[in-house]
Amino acid sequence: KANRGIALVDLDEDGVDRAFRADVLTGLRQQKKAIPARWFYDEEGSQLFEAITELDEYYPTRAETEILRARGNEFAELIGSGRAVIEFGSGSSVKTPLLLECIAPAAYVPLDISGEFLREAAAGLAAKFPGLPVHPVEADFMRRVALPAEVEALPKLGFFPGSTIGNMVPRTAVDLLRSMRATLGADEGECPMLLIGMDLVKEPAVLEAAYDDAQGVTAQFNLNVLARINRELGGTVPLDAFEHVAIWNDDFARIEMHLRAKRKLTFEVSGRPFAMDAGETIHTENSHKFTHRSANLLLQAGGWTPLQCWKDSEERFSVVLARA
Ligand code: AVI
Repeated sequence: KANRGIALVDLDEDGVDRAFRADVLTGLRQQKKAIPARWFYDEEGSQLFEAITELDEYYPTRAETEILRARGNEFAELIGSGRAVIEFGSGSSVKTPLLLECIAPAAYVPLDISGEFLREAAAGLAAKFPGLPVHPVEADFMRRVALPAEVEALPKLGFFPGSTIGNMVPRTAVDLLRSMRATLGADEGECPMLLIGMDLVKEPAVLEAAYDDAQGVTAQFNLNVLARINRELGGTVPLDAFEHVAIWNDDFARIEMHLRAKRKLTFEVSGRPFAMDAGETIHTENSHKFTHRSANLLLQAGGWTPLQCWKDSEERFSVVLARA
């Protein structure tokens, strides 16, 4: 099963349809057209994201995995044993065993908006770690989540790998960090900790290649949102008239993905007409990159005190441990 990058909003199928339509219609009416990145992750998009994580150019997954494999002893020393590990947006939980193996947790709580991902993750983890209590919670982690009573009294460690925090603009990222603090009970009981993956600023050429690979998988991932509009919202978007663009925005320290109209065109979505000029773009994703200092600043703005930061051998990616 494919891993997802970012959680959907907390809605049933009809609600998802309505929210998707509302986001697309609002986004396309703006002077600078934009569609929120969370709509990438339907079945097709989730599989494409999984394929991206295996591309030569897409270093973040390999770099983060290297850190998680190499630093087990240090995690054990700083985090200690006996914590309940709460994973935010657990998806298929591929990186989780690397952490659980070294810190001897008392319980594991995967949080995800998709019940299907959760059941698979829980079953997989339970098989790998017999005796570890696993309590999946189906929820939108962007808001405060009530944790199962079984883990209430345990000290907590939040786990948020993948640099998904980078897909949020700073004000949303800060809101999320504060919600995590509340979910982990920062103002009650033992001080929670957070282990979070944050991708690093580097050569623009390396970043642009990671988001515009030679095989065109990322282009397909980006274009899939238009295909999804046609599939689910009765759209008539001419996919072949758009091209994938990934550019480094130095002022905001982020890679931006856009879909650029190759010619002047018109289309409909849910019966509403839209027009675009040649060269005009739809902004589909931000992937913010951090420096050691900007990562610390963001964590502090979100109510977390950074304790330790690890980088992979090529210093492309960081994993930060913080306490509330
Ligand atoms: C899920 N997220 C951290 C990915 C990223 O790197 O920003 C999503 C992605 N977009 C294009 N490639 C990967």
